[in-house]
Amino acid sequence: MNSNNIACPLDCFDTCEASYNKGAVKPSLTHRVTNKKLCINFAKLLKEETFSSAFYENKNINLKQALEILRKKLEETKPSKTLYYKGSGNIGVFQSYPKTFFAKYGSTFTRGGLCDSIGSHALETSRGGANVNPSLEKLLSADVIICWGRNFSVTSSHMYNLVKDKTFITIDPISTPIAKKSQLYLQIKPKTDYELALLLTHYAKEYNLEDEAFIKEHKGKNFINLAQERSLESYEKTLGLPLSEIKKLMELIKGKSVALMLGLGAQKYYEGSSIFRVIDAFAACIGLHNPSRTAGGVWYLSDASYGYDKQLKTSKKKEVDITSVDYGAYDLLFIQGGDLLVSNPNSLKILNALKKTFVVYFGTCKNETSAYANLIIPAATFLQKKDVRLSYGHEEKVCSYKHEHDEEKISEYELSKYLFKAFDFEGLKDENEVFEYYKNAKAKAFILEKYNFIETLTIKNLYDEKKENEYYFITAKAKKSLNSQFSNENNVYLHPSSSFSAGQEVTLRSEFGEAKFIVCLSQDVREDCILCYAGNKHANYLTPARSDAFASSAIFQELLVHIDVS
Ligand SMILES: Nc1nc2c(c(=O)[nH]1)N[C@H]1C(S)=C(S)[C@@H](COP(=O)(O)OP(=O)(O)OC[C@H]3O[C@@H](n4cnc5c(=O)[nH]c(N)nc54)[C@H](O)[C@@H]3O)O[C@H]1N2
Ligand SMILES: Nc1nc2c(c(=O)[nH]1)N[C@H]1C(S)=C(S)[C@@H](COP(=O)(O)OP(=O)(O)OC[C@H]3O[C@@H](n4cnc5c(=O)[nH]c(N)nc54)[C@H](O)[C@@H]3O)O[C@H]1N2
Ligand SMILES: [Mo]
Repeated sequence: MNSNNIACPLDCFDTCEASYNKGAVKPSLTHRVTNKKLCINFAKLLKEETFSSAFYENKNINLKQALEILRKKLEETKPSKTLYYKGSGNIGVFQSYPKTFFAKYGSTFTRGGLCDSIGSHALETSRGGANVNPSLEKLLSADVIICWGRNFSVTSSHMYNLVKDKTFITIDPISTPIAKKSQLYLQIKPKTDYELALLLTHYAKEYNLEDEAFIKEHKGKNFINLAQERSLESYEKTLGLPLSEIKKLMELIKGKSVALMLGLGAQKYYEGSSIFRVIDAFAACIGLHNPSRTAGGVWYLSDASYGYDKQLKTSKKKEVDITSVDYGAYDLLFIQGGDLLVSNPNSLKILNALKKTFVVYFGTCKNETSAYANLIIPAATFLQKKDVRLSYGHEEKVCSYKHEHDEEKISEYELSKYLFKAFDFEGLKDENEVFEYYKNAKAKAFILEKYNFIETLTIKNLYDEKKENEYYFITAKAKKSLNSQFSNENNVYLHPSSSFSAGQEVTLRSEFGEAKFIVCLSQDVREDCILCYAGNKHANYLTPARSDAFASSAIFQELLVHIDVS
């Protein structure tokens, strides 16, 4: 890796590499996944308007004054009455530096997540503690790729590009671009994925797909019994998918090496962890976890730091669930790289809470949340600081060097250094040392020892509760935005058979809140679903401030929605 290198900081599977030369940024010619191309979101990031200065009560101040205000405020406030919040606007390793300060200082932290945590919890539970992807090589040598609740060609366009000529199968309520390119597309009813996975398990023996040795070694018989307890017809009835389609899937994967690409889709529910464990157990039954495989396997959002010795360790004192925390109950809220008013569930409640507390926003650019900040500390952009990007999509890391400098912006490391000094704390790890560690270290490989098949299930079906005039709520990523970044959406997507017309303003209402949206009609959406993209300003007015069953994490789709004419 040379010192012209830049890593894309955006929260995405691909973790691309670019090079910097006298102000010009070009895609890497050697990084395998980047493959000489950068995406539209990276281009937008390069052109983004960042904070012009620090701000205090909406007035320009200089960085030195801003840091002084932060120091004073932290001195005056009881540490446990401060909340440290880290979003995922940049997911470089060095973003965790401020965590090391706030943990020592004694702030309260958030527990759980908005993203992959429910699925990760599931995979860790089933696989003996770790959620790690197979090597990229095994994806490249697979014959068939199943995209299960993953918008593969949109949310990891570079990884997709490496395998785009393979046979695809897609399982998704929305007809995504990859669904349209697939040999087989199952437009599944939301939250019925565990039933589909059980049905596929039911068929595995008949198609000679069972990995009998693996099932025997890891005691999978009870899981298979669970799948066989129900009749084929009862699955067909609740899933609403013809058995002929299921048989077609089995035919397509029979005798082939299969890569199962799991995304967030099937896990955004209260019992999302159990749903995911059932899908993963089906994969186990057909041998996708067998360590002797040379091609295929199961991919998800892998634990990117697995196999490294964690350099920026913290010991947090107090944690509260990210889904239901009452931000207004804290005297100071420090937000780093997150747009809570757009990205977090039940966001109207958060808006009211932000008005009650002293909000510090530490980020690169304005967003909905920074508008409520009392103090804005402008973060150095990814070109203005050193960092290392590990990837949750594949095993290739990228080092990022500092290329530009702005006196009035500060990196996560420099801010932490300032605060460690101001509070006389010891133990801040040197930036170059951490950088060199990650640059040179090779991650230890994960070897599956014990697979724990899920054996019992209690799942409340949304279809048992749904009334005729209600819709399933789907919220997923858009091509031209990165979560809240670069997004300016206020649309709701409905099937053209609905009684609403394009451009019409409607009010969507759930048990948790309501907001107005503009109707867009799309054939890609199931008739019983509505879709709002991530980054939609008000989508999260509708979502629950509740955690899932195991991972203290957001359940963005555990709701049903009414549509009212505004
Ligand atoms: N362009 C772009 N790329 C991104 C991002 C972005 O915002 N924009 N965000 C990045 C981030 S932070 C993440 S976490 C990843 C996420 O990457 P993905 O997992 O691909 O993301 P999602 O779009 O949340 O969900 C995937 C799919 O699940 C489907 N789905 C919804 N409900 C269900 C269900 O009940 N069952 C099934 N089977 N499918 C369902 C949705 O229709 C959607 O197509 O993408 C990353 N990449
Ligand atoms: N309705 C709905 N809600 C969702 C989702 C969904 O699909 N639907 N997806 C969820 C998922 S998977 C995720 S990951 C979250 C993501 O949601 P967030 O954590 O809010 O992340 P972003 O929207 O990517 O970025 C937020 C901010 O990060 C700041 N930022 C960018 N770079 C830097 C930097 O280098 N340093 C600092 N300090 N700040 C920086 C920018 O100011 C930007 O406005 O949203 C979740 N919320
Ligand atoms: Mo995410």
